[in-house]
Amino acid sequence: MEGYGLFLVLLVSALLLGFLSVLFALIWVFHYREGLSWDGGSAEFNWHPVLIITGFVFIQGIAIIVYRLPWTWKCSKLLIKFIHAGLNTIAMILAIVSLVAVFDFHNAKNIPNMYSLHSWIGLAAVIFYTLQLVLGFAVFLLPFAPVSLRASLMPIHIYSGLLIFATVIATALMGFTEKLIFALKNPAYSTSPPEAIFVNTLGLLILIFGALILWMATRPHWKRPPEQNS
Ligand code: ASC
Repeated sequence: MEGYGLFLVLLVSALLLGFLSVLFALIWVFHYREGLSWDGGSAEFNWHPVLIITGFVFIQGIAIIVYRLPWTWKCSKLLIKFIHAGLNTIAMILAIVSLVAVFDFHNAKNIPNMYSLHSWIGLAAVIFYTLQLVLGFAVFLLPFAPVSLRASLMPIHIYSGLLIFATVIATALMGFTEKLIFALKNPAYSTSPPEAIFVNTLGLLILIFGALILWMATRPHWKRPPEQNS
């Protein structure tokens, strides 16, 4: 339980940043943009940032650190695995719906798909996230894989999970920049109107959220104690 107080401070900070990021996303689309609907217009596109920030950033971040919560150490490990897999499944569904919203909006408006770096890396992140989830389920949740296979795949599972999460944050930042350059014409992004400052701030919030999650997830002394594994 070394530095448990610091862990709690970081956890509460991350939760606040996560909730604030979702709130900022909602204020962005409702106050500065066209709101939310499913009509082939801009309000359909707006589901994309809202669902990505809620699912792919916030919920994925919490799913990553769920094993680190000290009050779960007395729960069965199987239960925590189900919570980890369940949160990641919710995040995957929200990410896929958010992609459908963008493709649907693009197709309705005859905007080309998959030409930007944001779209390449973002689609790769969703594909690898889905593979990671299916593989993790098959190896670590189902009772068939031998312990030797679990042990050899665990470092890869942890590394790819953290890499995908960091990639999602980077992709979100690219997406903010892209959207602000496209959407802010008069006044232009380059003149720093209030929406530009607001969304740049949202980018900072998400980056700090990601930094805290990665720190909490990579401190060896905050790991679930092995002797309490089920
Ligand atoms: C699991 C599990 C672990 C690891 C370990 C191999 O499925 O619960 O703690 O894999 O058995 O590293």
